[in-house]
Amino acid sequence: MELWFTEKHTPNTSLSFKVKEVLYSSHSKFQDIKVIETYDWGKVLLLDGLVMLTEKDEFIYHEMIVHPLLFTHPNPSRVLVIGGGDGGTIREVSRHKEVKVIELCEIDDEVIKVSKEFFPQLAHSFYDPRVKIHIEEGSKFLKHKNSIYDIIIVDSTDPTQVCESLYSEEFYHSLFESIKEDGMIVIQSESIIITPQRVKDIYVKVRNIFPQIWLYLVPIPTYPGGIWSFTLASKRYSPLENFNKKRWENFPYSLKYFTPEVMRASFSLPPFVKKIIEEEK
Ligand code: AG3
Repeated sequence: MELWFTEKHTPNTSLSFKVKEVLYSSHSKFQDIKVIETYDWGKVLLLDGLVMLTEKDEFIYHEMIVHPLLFTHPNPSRVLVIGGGDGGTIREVSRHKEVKVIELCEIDDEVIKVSKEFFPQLAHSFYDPRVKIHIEEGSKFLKHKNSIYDIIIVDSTDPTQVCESLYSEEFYHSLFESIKEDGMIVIQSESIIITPQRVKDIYVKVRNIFPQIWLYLVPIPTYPGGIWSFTLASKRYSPLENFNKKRWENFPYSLKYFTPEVMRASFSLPPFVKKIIEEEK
């Protein structure tokens, strides 16, 4: 008998993987967690039935959520990741030797445990001595933090129950308060094809708070609509003007997706996207 996993993107559209084996399935305090082995995409991590990552395309997401910021900030010494319990984001952050402290605030320690067991190529950075883990709800954790971080990366899941608070104006205010006067943030900001209104809501809320903002787009074949958005906001530096070329040239790792040229291209928005984010309501 064939077993298939399906993520419904809309009531009428879905993406399915034929399942070789269900490797893990449990209910944590917060959500349903599954790891499946597929034929074409390697292992896949599912939270509440949503694809968080596949082994085959996770590099695109993780390189692109991290490196535009990390190569722009001149001194990214203290970095906070909110969510990201699979470890993929901190893996990319840890490649920057300028970073002295990496904090990860994840609500569900079960996700970290599962990733350590099934995705060691993502989770190895949990053993980096610079990494400190906080098991806490992100918006609570950020309350009363003042000018502490150089960079904050929000690597959350969709705005469902578990992390709805990470999409509120109040939360974006605390991001602003928690970074230093030249700090930067990036937020994974959903599908420009399937949920354009979500993209716009995030963009508009963040734009009202931060002096500078950019939306950029990245292809993620296994996420709804295949084109994913990130919202980058900054108090001072611009990824297009302050990209640190020297650090890039001396970077000792070979990346699979990110280059400065690819980054620039991803910041160049097609007309339909400009229309979505610029149109009044
Ligand atoms: N975080 C964003 C996942 C959103 C995917 N949404 C969906 N499949 N409906 C990914 C976490 C990777 N570190």
